[in-house]
Amino acid sequence: MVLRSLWTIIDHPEDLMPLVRLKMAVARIEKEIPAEPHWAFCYGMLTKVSRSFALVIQQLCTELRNAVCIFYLVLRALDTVEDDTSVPSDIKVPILQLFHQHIYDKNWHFSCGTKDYKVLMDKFDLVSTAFLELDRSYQEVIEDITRRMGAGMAKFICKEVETVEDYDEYCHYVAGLVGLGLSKLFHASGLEDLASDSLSNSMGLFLQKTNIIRDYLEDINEIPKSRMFWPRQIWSKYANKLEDLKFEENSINAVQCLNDMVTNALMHGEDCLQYMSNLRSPAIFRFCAIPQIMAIGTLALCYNNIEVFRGVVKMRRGLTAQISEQTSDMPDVYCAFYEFSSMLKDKVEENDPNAALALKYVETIQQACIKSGTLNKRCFQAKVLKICCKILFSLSYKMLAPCVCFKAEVSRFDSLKTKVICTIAYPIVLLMLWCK
Ligand code: D61
Ligand code: MG
Repeated sequence: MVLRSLWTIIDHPEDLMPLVRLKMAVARIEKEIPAEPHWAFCYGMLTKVSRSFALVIQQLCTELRNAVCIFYLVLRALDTVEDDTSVPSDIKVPILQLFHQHIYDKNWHFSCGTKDYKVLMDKFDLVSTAFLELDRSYQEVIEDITRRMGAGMAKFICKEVETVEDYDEYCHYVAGLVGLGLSKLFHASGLEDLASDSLSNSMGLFLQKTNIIRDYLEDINEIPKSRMFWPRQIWSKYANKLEDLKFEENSINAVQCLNDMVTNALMHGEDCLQYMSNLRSPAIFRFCAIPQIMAIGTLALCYNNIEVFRGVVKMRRGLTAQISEQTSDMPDVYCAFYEFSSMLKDKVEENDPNAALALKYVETIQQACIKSGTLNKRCFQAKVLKICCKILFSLSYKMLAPCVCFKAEVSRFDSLKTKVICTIAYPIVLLMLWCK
């Protein structure tokens, strides 16, 4: 584990400082957890149950941060009920449908889920207590979205995701509605105009579809019952049963099916760019943009990648740390979307049944980035910095390696020039990375 992390750093030295700074930011934020016990519980829980959203939520301004934190925890609790495959459907359905009422009741609780999710469910009264302290305008949004999501989840408990239409409908309930709710919370805070439902929905669909694609193996291997979100209309073109895709003999079809799914998700990229370009508040912008960049990065990584059917495919932690500190305005987003869609484009093979459509969506995304007119300068700077960093680190390894390995080799090693360059360059690079 440690050795693997070390190897990753040697391979990607540009990850090092962002990782260190991210660790420091997390430590700083953890120190700022509020004193009252129910709020302390909520923020403590947030960091435990959400790897991807905790940090971005905590960077919002105080009032909005509290509302979004509770919005997250309420929906995460609802999702814990949905996801617990050991709760029978006849018990689960009414809980999902009435969840929006339970959040007003400090004495209500339903035990399910495991580990941290179980703690969230068992101490849900503390989430309710915090919810009841929110401004009424925030409470109304959270209640409305919880009601609609609960009803939608209940509908899909007894129904499979058959068509692409079902797939969009399911993703609307579990993630599109989060987008709608967030847009309403942003508006209620007075910091943003109200975004259209359609663009807000796309923000959620892009994230949820990416999750569903990436989590194929985890969901199919779920105990006691596997969970399937890939629509039959898509996978039936490539296999008789969805689980057949994980077997080695079906690799070619599996990858084609995966590419079909990624292509379907890419469709929402353009709307997401549009939504983000309408935002005004820098904190809200970062909150929205970081997860979207992670999503297109994950799609690029998953495309044409058989590993999705063998284990977990995730972006390097260092890369996510870099994204999280280098995303502050729309040019950063255009640059990242352009880069990741180029990476995906390079992986498209001519003979793939959906190659043309995938290229069409990539083109649409890239055109939107080019049209912004901000691409060249920012992207170029970032690339130069990365290349410089790589060269200088590799030079310094050349200098250090012989010293560590064989003393005798040091004399033979053409070291003077390298040593001089490294001694001067190393601190400069560190300084540049630190200040960036
Ligand atoms: C801007 C910024 C963040 C956004 C957004 C716009 C639009 C939508 C979303 C976030 C939601 C995206 C959800 C994607 C991840 N999917 C899940 O977590 C699945 O559960 C869905 C139901 C519960 C949703 C809870 C949620 C998630 C993110 C939020 C939020 C609420 C509130 C505020 C901010 C972000 C998935 O969970 C299992 C897993 O992936 O671990 C599932 O069960 O399918
Ligand atoms: Mg779920």
